[in-house]
Amino acid sequence: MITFYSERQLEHCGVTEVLSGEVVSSFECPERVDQVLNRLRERSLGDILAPESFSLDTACRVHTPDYVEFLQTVWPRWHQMYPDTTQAIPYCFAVRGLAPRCPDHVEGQLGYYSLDMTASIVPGTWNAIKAAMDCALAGQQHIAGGARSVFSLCRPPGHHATADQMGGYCYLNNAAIAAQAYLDSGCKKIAILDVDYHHGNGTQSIFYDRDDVLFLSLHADPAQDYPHYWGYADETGVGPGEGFNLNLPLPINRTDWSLYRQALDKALAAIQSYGAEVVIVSLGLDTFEQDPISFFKLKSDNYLELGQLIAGLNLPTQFVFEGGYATGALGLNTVNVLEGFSG
Ligand code: SP5
Ligand code: ZN
Repeated sequence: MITFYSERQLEHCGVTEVLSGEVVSSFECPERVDQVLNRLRERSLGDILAPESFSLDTACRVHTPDYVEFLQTVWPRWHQMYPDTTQAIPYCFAVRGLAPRCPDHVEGQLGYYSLDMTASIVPGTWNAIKAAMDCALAGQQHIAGGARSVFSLCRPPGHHATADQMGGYCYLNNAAIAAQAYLDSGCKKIAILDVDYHHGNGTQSIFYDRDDVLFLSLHADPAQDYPHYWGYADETGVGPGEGFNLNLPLPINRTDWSLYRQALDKALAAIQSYGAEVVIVSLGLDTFEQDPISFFKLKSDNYLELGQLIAGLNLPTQFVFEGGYATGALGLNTVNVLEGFSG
C-alpha cells in the first residue's frame, strides 16, 4: 500500500493546550508521524511519496471560502498584532444567541472560526494544513486511478473541523475533502467510516443534509467525553440526508475489542447495504488501551483484525490518518490496521 506524506506537515507544532484545567504540552505533536513513518519503513509496507500541490477548490466546496482564507492568513495577522507570542489560541467564542457577526479583529476571528481552544496556530500551521490536504487529495487520485487502497498520512488531523470552524486539533477536514473529490470525479456514493475514539462531528456536520456521503462513526459516548455536544445515536441526518448518518456511541469504561466489534459489524453492514463505491476510513488510533486522553481498551493485535474486517467490504479503501496519542505504540497500531487490510 502506498502512503502519501509530506515533511511540511511537521511545520505545525502546537505549544500547549488545557487538559482538565491544567496547561500541558500539546498531545497532537510531530513525533506522532515520525513513529508511524518508522514502522511503515521497518515493515516495508510500500512506498512513501510526497503529494503534489493541489488547488484549494475542493477544500472550498466543503469549507466556506472565508474560513479557508482565514486559515491561510491568520498567523501573519496575529504576529503583527502580538509579535512576541509563540502561538495563537482563541479565548472567546461566537456562542448561541443572536447571529454573531464576523469581526475584523484577528483575535475575534480566531474565536469566530473555532469550536474550542485546542486548534492553536503557529508559524508553520498553514503549511502543514495544506500539505495534509494534499495527502488526502493525492490518495483520492491514486484510488480513482484504480488502486485498491492507499494511506493518506495526514497531520494535522481533520474530522472535528466543520465547514467553518477548527477544533480538536483539526483545521481542514481531510476526509471530507477527499470524499468531495470522489463525488466531483463522478462517484455517486461514498462512505466515511470514522474509527477515531472521538466522534467526527465536523465530518458529520458537513454531510448531515446529504445522501451522497454515508457517515458512520464509532466513538466514545458524547455524554461521557469530547466533543460532548454531538455524536448521539439519534443524530441520523436531516432532509435528503435523513438515514445517511450512523452514530454508534460506546461506553468509555467498558469498551474492549469484543464490544467494539459488535458496533463495527453494524457499521460494515450499513456500508454494504448503502452500496458505497469507495470507503474512506478516518483512522484514529486513540481507541488504544494506553492512549493518554482516551478510555477504550483496544490492544495492538486488535488493529490487525480491524484492518481485516474493513478489507472484507471488498471496496476501494482510502485510510486517512486522524487522532492517536500513545506515541510509543502509534506506529505499530497504525501499520497493524494497514497490514491487516492488505492480508
Ligand atoms: C483528532 C482528535 O483525536 N482530536 C481529539 C481532541 C480531544 N481534545 C479534548 C480531550 C479531552 C479529554 N478529557 C479526558 C481526560 C483524560 N485524562
Ligand atoms: Zn480522537
